[in-house]
Amino acid sequence: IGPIHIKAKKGEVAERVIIAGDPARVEQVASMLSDVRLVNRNRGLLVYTGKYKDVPVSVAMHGVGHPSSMLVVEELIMLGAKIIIRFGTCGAMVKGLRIGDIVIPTAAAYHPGGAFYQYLRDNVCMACAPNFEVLKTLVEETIKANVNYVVGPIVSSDAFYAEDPEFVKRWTSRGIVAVEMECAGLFMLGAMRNIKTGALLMVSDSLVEELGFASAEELKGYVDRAAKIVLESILR
Ligand code: GMP
Repeated sequence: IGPIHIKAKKGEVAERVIIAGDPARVEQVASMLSDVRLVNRNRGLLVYTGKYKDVPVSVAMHGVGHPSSMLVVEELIMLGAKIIIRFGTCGAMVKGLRIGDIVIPTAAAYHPGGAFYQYLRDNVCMACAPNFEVLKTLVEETIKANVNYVVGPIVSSDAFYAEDPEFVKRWTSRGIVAVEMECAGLFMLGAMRNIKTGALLMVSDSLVEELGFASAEELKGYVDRAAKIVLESILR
């Protein structure tokens, strides 16, 4: 079966795709491309395709959580995506990170069940990790940009409002540096479908310090800076 939700045609999605959960961020990144056009708006799953430094790049919205983001990733792959980088946000779980700082995941833990059980069936835990070349490039470009950053394992949560102090205690005791809701599924599909994946996350809040929760509006300035890192990385 072809893509059911993203109604773009084959050829309208670039091999290089940046994905994000927030439509405002998708539009902001799309505005950094030349010759951009909207190739899907069905279900609000915005997909823009344009060029960055003359190379075709698409920017797509994946919504919140695994059921939405994994469906989008599957359909982007059906439409020809070969490298997908998530440009997201996360809650910091180590001290010393500020709003707009960067977390680059080396791996993503997840809560078994749900989408993971449906894909895996066996009673196993998948090794959910980004492609090493993509990871290395993201780290190198982040260092060049002179931004405060952390590289380490994160957890992809399925229940935003279940993240209580007990959740934080358990995951920090396992060495996890941040929480978000989509990377594990992206990394698993990358491995299963044989495409390259990676992620660069901006800190929007902290579960271990009082930073508040930055709105899309407050993140805007940081998005420009971080989007450049992601765009430079996806070209390499
Ligand atoms: O606000 C939820 C959305 O932002 C999801 O798409 C997450 O990937 C991301 N996010 C940013 N900060 C957090 C956080 O503290 N907890 C969770 N679960 N998701 C977060």
